[in-house]
Order: sequence, then structure tokens, then C-alpha cells
Amino acid sequence: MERTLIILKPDTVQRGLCGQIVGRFEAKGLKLAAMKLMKISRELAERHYAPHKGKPFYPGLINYITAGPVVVLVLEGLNAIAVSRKMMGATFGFNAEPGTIRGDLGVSKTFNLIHGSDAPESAATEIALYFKADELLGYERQSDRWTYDTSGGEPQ
Ligand code: D4T
Repeated sequence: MERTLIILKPDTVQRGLCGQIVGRFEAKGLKLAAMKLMKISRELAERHYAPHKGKPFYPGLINYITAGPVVVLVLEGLNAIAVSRKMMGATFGFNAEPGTIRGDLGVSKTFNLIHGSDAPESAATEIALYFKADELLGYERQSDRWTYDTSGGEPQ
């Protein structure tokens, strides 16, 4: 099972869209391993977005992600990174496909509602930026046995 870091950005909190986005992930079958409401400091934002430092959109990106509270969560599941990125849709709302989170809920270029880790390495780094190890919970859900086919041993 894979874990990924998701951030519901300040526009998502301000527009009251957190519940329905978390609900989409839950309905898909992804499991919540951690979740909290927090304000991202400039220092943390600069660490998170270090790969984008120097790009023209970087200063605006830092201002945006630090502009208000965010909801940060860790999702767990089979191929959780690719599955959640596909659910998020293309980076900018105006060209994200209908049916995706950005395609259905946003039209802006830069206010793009949500962040999701893009690879196992960045997921591990990003999860450690936002959560202590003991804040990540591993637990069984009653629904797990009907979310995955375990007849062959490994969840499919
Ligand atoms: P994040 O990282 O927020 O999940 O978005 P993506 O993975 O979909 O997009 P990204 O890493 O290419 O960009 C990170 C972040 O920067 C904003 N951005 C990006 C922007 O404001 N202008 C731009 O031209 C680009 C490329 C949007 C997402």
C-alpha cells in the first residue's frame, strides 16, 4: 500500500469545498492515515516548494499557499499517488477535465484547490514535512475486505 500527501489549499478551505473533496477520496476507497487543519508558515512553504524556487510563479505560489488555513491529509491505498493525481486532474482548473476535482470545482489557473505528491520519493519527503511518525495511523477498516480483492493474498 502506498501513501501520499494531499493539501486542500486556502481557496478550498475558504470556498467550503473540503468535505466534498475528502468525500471523493473516501468514496474511491482511499484510506485516511492522517488529517489536520493548519496554517503553513513561509519557511515550511519554501521547503515544500523548493523544487520550484527561481521559477516565475514561485513567489505567487508561496503567497497563495500561506494565505490562509489549509487541510493536510495523508491518503493510503493501492497506487494512491497515481490514483489521487488522476482524481485531481490537470494542474490548472480552466483546462482540467470534467469529472476531476479541479475540473469540477475550479476555473482559476493559479488557485488550483489541491496539491498531491507526484512520486513515492516526494510523498515520503512531504509527509515528513507535515506529520510526525506517530500522527500516521495504520488501522483496519470494516470496508477494507470489500474495497480490495484479497483472494490471491495481496490486495488487488
Ligand atoms: P501541485 O504541486 O500543487 O500538486 O501541482 P501540480 O503537481 O499539478 O503542478 P506543478 O508541480 O507543475 O506546479 C506546482 C504548483 O505551481 C503552480 N503553478 C505551476 C503556477 O502557478 N504557474 C505555473 O505556470 C505552473 C507550472 C500550480 C501548482
